[in-house]
Amino acid sequence: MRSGVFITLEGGEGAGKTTQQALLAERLQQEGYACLCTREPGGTALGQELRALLLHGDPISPLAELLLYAADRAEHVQTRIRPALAAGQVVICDRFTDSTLAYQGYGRGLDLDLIRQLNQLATGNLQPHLTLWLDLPLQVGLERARSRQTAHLSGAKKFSPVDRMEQAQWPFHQRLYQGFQELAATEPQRIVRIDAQGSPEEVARRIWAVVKSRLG
Ligand code: T5A
Repeated sequence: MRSGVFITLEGGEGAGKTTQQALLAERLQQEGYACLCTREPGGTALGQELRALLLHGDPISPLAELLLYAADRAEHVQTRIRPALAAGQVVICDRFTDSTLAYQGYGRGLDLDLIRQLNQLATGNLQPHLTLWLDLPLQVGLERARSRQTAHLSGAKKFSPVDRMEQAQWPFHQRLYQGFQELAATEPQRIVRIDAQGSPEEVARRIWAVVKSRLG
């Protein structure tokens, strides 16, 4: 049996992670790989409840927010990600530990070392083999996320209303963008920057070139 491969997708709001997750899974399946597509927060039943609290509930203090993301992750890694990897699947996760560093660390200003420790605790030291950072200019990503909200309000088939993070102010998004830049510079082997501009198919081709070279 092939050993499992753990790929995460990261980036700011509306960067195209969900779209690219589906396209990557489709491509991998064509190549004969079994895939699990999942996400954080919300990859488990408990996670769904935490997601509602985190993104659409009443305001939460930054430390409580951090701990809820950690709880979501602990459950997710234990009950879904590790079993899929053990079964030899390619796990493609929409956001993981780097989002916590970017949003709660760079964005909210919580201590990065504390977040790293908590990430280790929640994951039992599980690290992605490959992280694809979808790099899109902030304004473009936020406009995409907002147009998705407009589609929701006008009754189009998909997508949720604007969430707590999308409502955050511009400097918050600038800080977390800087966070992703710094994280990618710190771990260039694991975190690969993908230019997320252009059509979904163009971005998918860039992603496939990287994934193929790693799987090969
Ligand atoms: N969070 C999460 C934390 O604060 N800490 C953490 O530890 C974790 C794990 C998750 C929120 O939680 C926060 C970060 C987030 O704010 P979410 O709803 O999952 O909430 O939010 P996002 O991950 O940001 O998901 P989005 O749906 O907003 O963005 P995606 O998935 O990056 O983008 P996608 O694919 O949905 O595309 C957005 C829109 O753009 C279009 C799509 O059709 C869609 O309408 N689109 C394109 N349009 C033009 N060209 C392309 N190439 C396009 N690709 C997609």
